[in-house]
Amino acid sequence: IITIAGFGSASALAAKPVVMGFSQVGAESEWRTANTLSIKDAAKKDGINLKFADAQQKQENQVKAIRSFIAQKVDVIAFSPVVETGWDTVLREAKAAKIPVILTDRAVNVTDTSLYVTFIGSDFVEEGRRAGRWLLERAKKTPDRTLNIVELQGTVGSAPAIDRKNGFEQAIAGNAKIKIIRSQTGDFTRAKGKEVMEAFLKSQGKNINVVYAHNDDMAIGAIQAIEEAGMKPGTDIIIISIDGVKGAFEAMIAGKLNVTVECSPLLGPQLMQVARDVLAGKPVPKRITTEEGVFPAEVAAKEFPNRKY
Ligand code: GZL
Repeated sequence: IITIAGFGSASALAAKPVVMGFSQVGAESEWRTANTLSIKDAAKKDGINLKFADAQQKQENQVKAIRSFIAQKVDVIAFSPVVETGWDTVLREAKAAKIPVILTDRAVNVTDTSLYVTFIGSDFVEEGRRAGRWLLERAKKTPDRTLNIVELQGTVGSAPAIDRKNGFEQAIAGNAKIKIIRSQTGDFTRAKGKEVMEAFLKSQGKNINVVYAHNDDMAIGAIQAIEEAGMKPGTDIIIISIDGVKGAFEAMIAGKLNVTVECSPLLGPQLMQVARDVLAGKPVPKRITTEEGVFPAEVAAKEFPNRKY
């Protein structure tokens, strides 16, 4: 009798696809949309079975999603933590279930760093420093002028908001003529950025020389508020922001935004590769930092065709 030798092993050979549970912050910005697309595309290309959950920027929804991934016994969990704190308990549950956790985009503040394998994302402090250094260079054109800055912070308690503020303040610390006169969160959204800028304009009006926005969406909201107040964004008020999304390049080409500091959302391919390495038992670095640049308005038109998000 000829046994169909190997039939069993054949199915065993067709290895079960890796199942990844991913908890995403939300859909609050152009950056986030591009980040989600990068992750979904990379999972599809890599043959990884992705279970994707959108938390609408609520930490409790991320905790619920991670618990559900644990219950489903996924092979690996990845997430972008909406805020830095409050993760120890659920990450201990993942560790107890022997499911590796990969951080992407934003960092967490945990006592035990063995609760995650690696963190893939930008250096937000350096992004803040780059924004501040650009302003210092720009200020050299008007050395005697005081530059009053209003700051639109990202989501309260999030790594990018905390770090971009720190980095920017580090960079401008030495210059007495450059100071932040108002700072408030716009939660990384256009709508909130516009609303907070309207309030700044009401209370500070012509006293505002610079807007420092922690992301392009809030900067675009502020630009709308400045125009509705009858002023020219980009000339009456200098606008500095971070992310480098297409909307920022369009605003720079229109002369309404002065510079955007790049923060790449295209983390998908790296995430899938690292997940495979982790599951294969290969050592991975604890921190993987994305390479990024700074794009002033002068280069926007030339650079725009090359932009991928
Ligand atoms: C940064 C990311 C931030 C972006 C915002 O890596 O976490 O969240 O700068 C997004 O646009 O909402």
